[in-house]
Amino acid sequence: MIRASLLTLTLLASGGTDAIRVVVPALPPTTTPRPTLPATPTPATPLPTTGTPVRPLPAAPTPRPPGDPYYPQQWNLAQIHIEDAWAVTPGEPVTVAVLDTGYVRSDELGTREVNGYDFVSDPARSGDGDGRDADASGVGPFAFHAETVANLIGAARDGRGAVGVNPDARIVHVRVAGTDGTIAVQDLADAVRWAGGLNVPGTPVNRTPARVLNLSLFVDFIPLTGCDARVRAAIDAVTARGVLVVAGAANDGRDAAGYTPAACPNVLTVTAVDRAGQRPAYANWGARVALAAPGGSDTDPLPLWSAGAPLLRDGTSFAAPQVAGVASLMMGVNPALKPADVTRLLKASAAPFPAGRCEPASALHTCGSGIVNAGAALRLVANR
Ligand SMILES: [Ca+2]
Ligand SMILES: [Ca+2]
Repeated sequence: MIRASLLTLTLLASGGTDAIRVVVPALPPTTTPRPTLPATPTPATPLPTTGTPVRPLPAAPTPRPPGDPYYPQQWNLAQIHIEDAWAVTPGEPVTVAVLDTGYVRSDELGTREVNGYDFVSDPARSGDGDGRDADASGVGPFAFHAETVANLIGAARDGRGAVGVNPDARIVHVRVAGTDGTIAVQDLADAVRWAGGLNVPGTPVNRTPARVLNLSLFVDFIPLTGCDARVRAAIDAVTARGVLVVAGAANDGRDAAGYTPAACPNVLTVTAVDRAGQRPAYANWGARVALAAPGGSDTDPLPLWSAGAPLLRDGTSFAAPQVAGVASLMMGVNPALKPADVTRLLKASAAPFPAGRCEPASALHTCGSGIVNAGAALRLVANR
């Protein structure tokens, strides 16, 4: 069985340079905080002791917990205190781009899901007979990966299946992985720019630019010496537009400092902890890691949702999207938040590791500021 490993990225020779990008479509407004949040329901006026109320009582607030049948098994959502976040907002229509294996239609996402763009330039690995094109459909044995990530972020609260962190999220699938799971570095760099609303020559303008990018992937087959300059430039460019880049730390049990994009500045790098809040052996660690989120372990994997059915996997691929989902809720409540604000608030509100640190026996194998606490983060954003 394939571990829910991060995708690998093969450094391919790339002849192009991409220094000039001038067409910058507008992002949704980012300067005006939403003025008011739904008020906490006030206690109902005491009913008369006799007779019948003359009007219906207010509708109940968002059901807690949701009625989706898989929800009681989604222990990772309890671990990040998602119901406390949903008490602040039940969902936000914020766009999250999933740079991954591409679009696979999900009943949990419906019209909230966009088939974005296929950035896989190498026809030998694309599986669709050509290079880049406007159909981001996933092809091959790893195609479940993007769908699973997308469901984790945004599965509907609809009484069916599973629930995502932000059940109102909008997902844009940007295909960067070939059928073999590998990714060309220039494809990733261009995809980051496009997903964040920047122009990429030869590619149509992105009509659905994202506020959050989820990168459950990393660069492989190059020396693990740090952040690749091309990817770094793309990430810096979208960050300057207010787009938050969230990445998995990778699954090699090593220092994330050598990995792209985990080691890149302006990336919110997420590693995994198990149900007890401790680092599984696979999870990368170190100073580049900002936060931890539930990622499961080999013996106790995460309860995920794919192709209309439960899927059990572990990995930092599935830790990062939970943070991306929380970030999308935060940016929905306050669209003026900049990426650095979101990162700061997530770190400040993170829950301490139950054992004091994620690996009690090691002061070296650190996992960032703590375990993402969606409820505390949303309360900070909403000033509650
Ligand atoms: Ca193609
Ligand atoms: Ca559902």
